[in-house]
Amino acid sequence: MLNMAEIDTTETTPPLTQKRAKAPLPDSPILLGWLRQMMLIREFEVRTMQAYQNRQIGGFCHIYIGQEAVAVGSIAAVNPDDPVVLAYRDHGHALARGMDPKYCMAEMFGKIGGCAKGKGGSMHMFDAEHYLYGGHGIVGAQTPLGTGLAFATKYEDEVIGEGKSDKVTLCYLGDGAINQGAFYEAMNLAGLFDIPVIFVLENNRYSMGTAIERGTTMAHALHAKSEAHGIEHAIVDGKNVMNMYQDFKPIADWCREESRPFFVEAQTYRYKGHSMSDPRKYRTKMEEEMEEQDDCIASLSTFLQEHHDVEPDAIKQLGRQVKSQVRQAVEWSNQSPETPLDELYTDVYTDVWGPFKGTSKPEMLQDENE
Ligand SMILES: Cc1ncc(C[n+]2csc(CCOP(=O)(O)OP(=O)(O)O)c2C)c(N)n1
Ligand SMILES: [Mg+2]
Repeated sequence: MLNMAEIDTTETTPPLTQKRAKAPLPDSPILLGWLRQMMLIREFEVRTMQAYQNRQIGGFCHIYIGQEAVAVGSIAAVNPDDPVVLAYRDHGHALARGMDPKYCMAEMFGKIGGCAKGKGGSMHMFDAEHYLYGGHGIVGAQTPLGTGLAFATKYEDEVIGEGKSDKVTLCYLGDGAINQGAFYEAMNLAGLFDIPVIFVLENNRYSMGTAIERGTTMAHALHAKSEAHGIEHAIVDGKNVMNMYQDFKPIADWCREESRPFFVEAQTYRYKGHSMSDPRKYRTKMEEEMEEQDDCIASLSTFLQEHHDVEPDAIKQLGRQVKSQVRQAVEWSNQSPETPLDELYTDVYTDVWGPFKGTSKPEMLQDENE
């Protein structure tokens, strides 16, 4: 049980490179579900870019295309009530967590039907019902929050509930965030107090226009940073959802069982620019083309056809379904009213305190078709 007075800070750290067996792959209906989720995210992002260009979306907007396997594979490996917190490139995680694309799109349109009543925008997807705690624009700011969320679950289970800690928190961050002081403070506390948070570093090789080797020490061995805090680590293939899940699931199970932190480096690539206004002059077309050959949607489609006798038509059908779902999300966002000015004064302070009760529930509009 968690007892701050009894924490033995002199305890020697166990070896930090434990090899874990891969989790078995689930059956084809689940794999098809992952494919559908990744296709949904990609289609959603394509329509997001169009809406941005049509000026239906303003402000900062960061596209997740290319990285879909990271969110889908890792979120599939945890329980639906395990907390999730992330940076600003957040649409994909929100959809993978189960947010309705309508609420995600309307949020970017700045409409009342958005998940945060249109007051957050692209970088601030929140969905308390799905235990999704944002969407944060300050690089690295989510890492102390993720550590705090995980501390809260541990405290709730062990001190208030007098039982065993039973949750893990997923805290996603980019490779640029690794250089933020807040992340080191977060890792220090997580390592010191055995806080069950998994730092999921999405290494897409760039922080805005800066390649990781140019801005980060030990770029070839990032785990040195977590090792310094006594935190276990693993490098996983973030470009393949099956590898991502199979490696991530045993890690998540271990963190839950042991109530300990973990640092996962998911190696991936963002196909588009840093944000909507990035001409990508810092990298070559050839590099982009090479990276795109190893695409998460293409590889799972091929696997399903070759190993599960899934017909190409079934995959085309999924494509039609997600297109129509995203089209409806755009139409619904267009029709949703502008957020009224008096909303400026709501949700500023909370009047309910306690774990996971801080955010007010947005009044998501009802779809006529529902
Ligand atoms: C504290 C802070 N410094 C600088 C910025 C400006 N900024 C926004 S995104 C970004 C790059 C972060 O890159 P990375 O963490 O690799 O995430 P990615 O965009 O690749 O997903 C920077 C420097 C910021 N938002 N916050
Ligand atoms: Mg990056």
